[in-house]
Amino acid sequence: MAKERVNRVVVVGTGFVGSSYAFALMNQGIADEIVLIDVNKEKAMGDVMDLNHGKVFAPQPTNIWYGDYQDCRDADLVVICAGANQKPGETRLDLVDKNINIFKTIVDSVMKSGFDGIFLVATNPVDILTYATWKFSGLPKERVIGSGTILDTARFRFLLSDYFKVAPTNVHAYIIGEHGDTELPVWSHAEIGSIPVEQLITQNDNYKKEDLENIFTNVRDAAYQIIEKKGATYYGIAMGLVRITRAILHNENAILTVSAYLDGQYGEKNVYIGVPAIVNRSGIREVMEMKLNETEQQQFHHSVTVLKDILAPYFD
Ligand code: 6V0
Repeated sequence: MAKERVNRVVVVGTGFVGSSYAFALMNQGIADEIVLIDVNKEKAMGDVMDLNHGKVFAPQPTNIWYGDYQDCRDADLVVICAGANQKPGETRLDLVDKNINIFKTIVDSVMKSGFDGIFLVATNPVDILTYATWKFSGLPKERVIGSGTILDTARFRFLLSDYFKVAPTNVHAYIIGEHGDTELPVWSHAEIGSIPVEQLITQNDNYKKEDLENIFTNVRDAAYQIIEKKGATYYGIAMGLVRITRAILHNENAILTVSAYLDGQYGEKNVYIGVPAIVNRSGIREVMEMKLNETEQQQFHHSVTVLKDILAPYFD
C-alpha cells in the first residue's frame, strides 16, 4: 500500500501568535508534522516540549520538533508569525521598516532550503509583508497568501451574529481591504441566512443603522482594544490561520478573506490586499470579485492606495 502523504507545516516565529497557532493546529489534527523555528531558540524549544506533553490528548498523532530552515525543504506550508508586534498606540503600519528587514532574512533562508510550497503570512502589516514575501521568494503569486482580513471578517460575523441572535456560521459578510485602519465592511453583500442586512434593518424597528456602524467600528478597532487590555491578540488569528491551513492541506476550495494578489480584479493591480478568495492545495485558486457599490469601491481604492504608498519606497 502506498504511504500516505505527510503534511508538514513550519512555523517561523513562536511568540504569542505562532505558538497559539501551533496549539490550535495540533488540537484540530490538521498537520502530520509541525516544525517550530524562532531566533529565541529557548522559547521555541519550550513550546515544543509543552505541546508534546499535550499530544496524548490530541485527535491525531502530530510530530512536533524544534527545527531549522533546512526543514522547510519538505514543507507544504511555511507560516510566518515572526517579527515585532504592535505596541499600545502603534499602528500596524508603524511596524513596516522593522519587519521588512526581518522578512528578507527569513524568506531568503526558507528559499535556500529548496522550499517549493506555500507561504502564509500573519505578521503585521500583513498586506505589506505578504507582498514582500512574494517579491523576496520569487514564488508564483498564488502560493503566497496573507491572513488579510480573515480575523476582521470573523470578528464582524461574530458581532453581527450577536446582534441578530443567529449562529456566526449563518452570517455571510466580509471585511475587505487593508488589515488595518482603512478596511471596510461590504454591507451591500452582508446577509443573515440569505436575507440582506440592508433589508432586515428596514423591516424591523429593533435594528438600527447606527448599531451596524458601531459594529463595524468595533471590528476595526478590536485589536487596539485587546492590546490595551492584554498586550497582544493571538487566539482569534491563530484559529483563522488554522482555518486557512485546513483549506490548503485538505484542498477545500474554501472561500476565505485572505490577502491575495490583485491583477485587475476590483480595478486594482500589483497589490496584496484582503478580498474573498478560493483557497485550495495550490494556494489561491481565484479571487472572488464581488460587485461593490460606489462608496465601497471608493473606500477599497483608498485602502489600495494607502498600501501602495507604503510599498513604493521598498519595491518599484
Ligand atoms: P511576539 O510574541 O513578539 O512574537 C514574535 C516572535 O518572532 C518572537 O518569538 C521573536 O523571537 C520572533 N522573531 C523575531 N525575529 C525573528 C527572526 N528573524 N526569525 C525568527 N523569529 C523571529 O509577537 P506576536 O506573536 O504577538 O505577534 C506576531 C506578529 O503577528 C506581529 O506582527 C503582530 O502584529 C501580528 N498579528 C497579526 C494578526 C493578523 O490578523 N494578521 C493578528 C494579531 C497579531
